[in-house]
Amino acid sequence: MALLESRLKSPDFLWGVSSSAYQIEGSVLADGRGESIWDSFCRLPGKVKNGDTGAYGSDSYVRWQEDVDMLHELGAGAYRFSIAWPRIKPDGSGAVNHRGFGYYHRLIEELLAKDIEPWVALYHWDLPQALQDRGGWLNRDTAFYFADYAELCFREFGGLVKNWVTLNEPWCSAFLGHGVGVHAPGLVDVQAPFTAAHHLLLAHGLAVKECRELLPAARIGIVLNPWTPRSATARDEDKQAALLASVERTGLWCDPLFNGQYPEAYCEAAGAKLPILPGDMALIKAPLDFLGINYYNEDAVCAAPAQAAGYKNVPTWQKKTEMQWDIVPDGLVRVLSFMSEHWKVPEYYITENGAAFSDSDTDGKVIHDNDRIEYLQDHVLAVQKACELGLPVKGYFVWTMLDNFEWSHGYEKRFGMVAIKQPEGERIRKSSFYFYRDLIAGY
Ligand code: GCO
Repeated sequence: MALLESRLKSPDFLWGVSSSAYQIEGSVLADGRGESIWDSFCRLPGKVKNGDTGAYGSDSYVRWQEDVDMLHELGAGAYRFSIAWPRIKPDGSGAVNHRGFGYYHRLIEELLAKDIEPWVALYHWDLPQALQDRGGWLNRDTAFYFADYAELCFREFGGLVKNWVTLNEPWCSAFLGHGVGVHAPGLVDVQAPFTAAHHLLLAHGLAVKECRELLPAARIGIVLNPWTPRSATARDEDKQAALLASVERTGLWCDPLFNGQYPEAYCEAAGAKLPILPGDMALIKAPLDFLGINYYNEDAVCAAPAQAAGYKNVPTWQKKTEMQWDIVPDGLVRVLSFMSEHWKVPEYYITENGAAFSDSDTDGKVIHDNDRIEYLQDHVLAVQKACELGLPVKGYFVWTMLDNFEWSHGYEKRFGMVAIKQPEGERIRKSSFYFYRDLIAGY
């Protein structure tokens, strides 16, 4: 993509790929792994499309060598993956399962051997079920069990891993998992998302403290999925509505993380009771090295006084992905500008950006996913635009390399640059794989 300017071509701009344990590993019974809340959630009738589960994922627990070879073929500078807590501590808080470290050692050491930086997320939604049985994120103890688990990982892998992520998209865990119930543990409640949100942020703060003490040279951050819808019109009331709509996915997290306090007006309006104890907010506000931003799409909202929330989505003209998400590359520039206008973010990495498409155009050998290529191309240009505006974006990770388990959508929604041909599990590269390889190479 000759349009890329020097700053994205510079050797210190990081090109990567992201994934998560429950979505790609499979082998959910191997080597002493304990059950996670997603294993049990998948068994609930109607919760996951076609009754799919992560028992197979992308079979990466078995085929990790092939996957690292493909990352090397891409020329990726980094690979962001998550460690499954239930592999390391099967019941979340008790005995360590040392066999659970093996896969991650093999993966990390092979990545390093191929000059690919491992970026390790400690939590990507797969809470040990045994902790859920004791209240999960509604129980403050879980934050401390998370810190113990994080300490274990820092001690085990700290000599090899320099970049750590505490939590991936805590908003999904809190609101999709405890508010509307479409994610594990499947709770439907008004107050629970706020209790979970505080304990997730406390867990984050405790893990950052452990990291600073054990790995002073490492870098640590958190990955958020901000939603900053644009105003449907230039009218002030719609602009206000867009600001109001943004808080749940930005201020509710960034105010504590960067300012050590929750957004008062929003919490009051939501009737949120946050179980804050003395010292919590100082822990949560621990300085970060970077903020990971997962960006997929942008919506538009207008003022809607009759609605409880005070705003509503409006119809839009943009082309949509298989997830019915609007394709709005400039939305990526807007969300980064919004974040930097409101909080002192040291550095950004776009830790997820990608799209699900039907991937039906194939000649039997290669899948011609031109719509995904166009999506990626346009969003990389948006990253370039953000850099030109002086926003400190230091890297871009595609979501994702392998088609995998897309949570409540099961395997039906495919985000990968590589398809998996069943039943043998053969990896079939799509055109976007070759596009991203060329992009990283600087063409
Ligand atoms: C997320 C998660 C990923 C999803 C991806 C596509 O951002 O929701 O981190 O696990 O699979 O975003 O929805």
